[in-house]
Amino acid sequence: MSLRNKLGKPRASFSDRLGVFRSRPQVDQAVWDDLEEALLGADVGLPTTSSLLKEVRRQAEEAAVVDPEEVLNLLRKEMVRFFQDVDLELNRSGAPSVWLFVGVNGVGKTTTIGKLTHREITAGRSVVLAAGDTFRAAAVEQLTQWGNRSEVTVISGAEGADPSSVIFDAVEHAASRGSDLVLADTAGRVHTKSNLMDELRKVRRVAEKGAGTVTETLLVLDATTGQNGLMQAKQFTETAEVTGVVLTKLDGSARGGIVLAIQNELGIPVKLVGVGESIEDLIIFEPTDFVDALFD
Ligand SMILES: Nc1nc2c(ncn2[C@@H]2O[C@H](COP(=O)(O)OP(=O)(O)OP(=O)(O)O)[C@@H](O)[C@H]2O)c(=O)[nH]1
Ligand SMILES: [Mg+2]
Repeated sequence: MSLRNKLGKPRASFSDRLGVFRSRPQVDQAVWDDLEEALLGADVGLPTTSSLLKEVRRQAEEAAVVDPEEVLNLLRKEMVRFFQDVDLELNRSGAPSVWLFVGVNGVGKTTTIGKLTHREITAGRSVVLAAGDTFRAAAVEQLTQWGNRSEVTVISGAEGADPSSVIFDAVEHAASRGSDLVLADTAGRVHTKSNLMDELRKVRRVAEKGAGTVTETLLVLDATTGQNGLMQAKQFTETAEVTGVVLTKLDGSARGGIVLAIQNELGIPVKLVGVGESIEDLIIFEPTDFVDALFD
């Protein structure tokens, strides 16, 4: 499934905003203002919008471009170039690899793990789930249901148990069976509460005490929260060594441009994109597909 087919809303929104732009007879200030507005509307954010447009404008002037459509082509190329040197691969180098999922409440951590488990199992890899959200019994139940759908083992502890020990147990279980991957759920936490953020450090430390290696710490962000997501990301990166972002709910958002802002302002690649609530609705982020989806 391609992002293009799934990205109805953001696509419509960004191209809709380009409607006026496309009817401009020449490349003048109005064209640059239209573009800026369209990019900001797609949540690219001011710093990234400014630097993108500065470069595109330089190129347009150098080539004496007169057709607004040609300006779009330059912008498109510049956006793709933006991801050129970015490593988007999920790191599978551990034995087992442990991937931690972190983020604020309700962003889609547990659901993403469910979808990703399906993806990984389908690709022939073996997966163990760690129910590291020990805050609520319902959280364990939710993860267990996802686990059952892909027929993988879910390791859990008692309600209120130390999440580190649950994840440790899951890693031990995975190591003893030669599993490839441990996907570890964690409780949603407010990025401003320092005790909860400290807990993440401990989780990571303990997860590596045995045979496993934490090769990914994936910050899950809800695309519909827009620039607020960027704030969350800033604070999570200060505590946890975030290696990638999962951008969820892009199906219900006109704000796909946040991908560019996260990469540019925080240097963190978006590696996975959630585009719905069902098990198939997870896409590996792919730059050209993403840029095509924005422009088409
Ligand atoms: N439309 C849409 N909904 C999603 C997506 N990902 C998750 N959701 C929904 O978002 C809601 C919250 O998802 P969860 O996976 O429970 O979120 P969480 O981060 O684990 O939440 P807490 O454990 O409470 O912190 C659920 O209703 C999901 O179905 C997505 O990509 N698109
Ligand atoms: Mg959850």
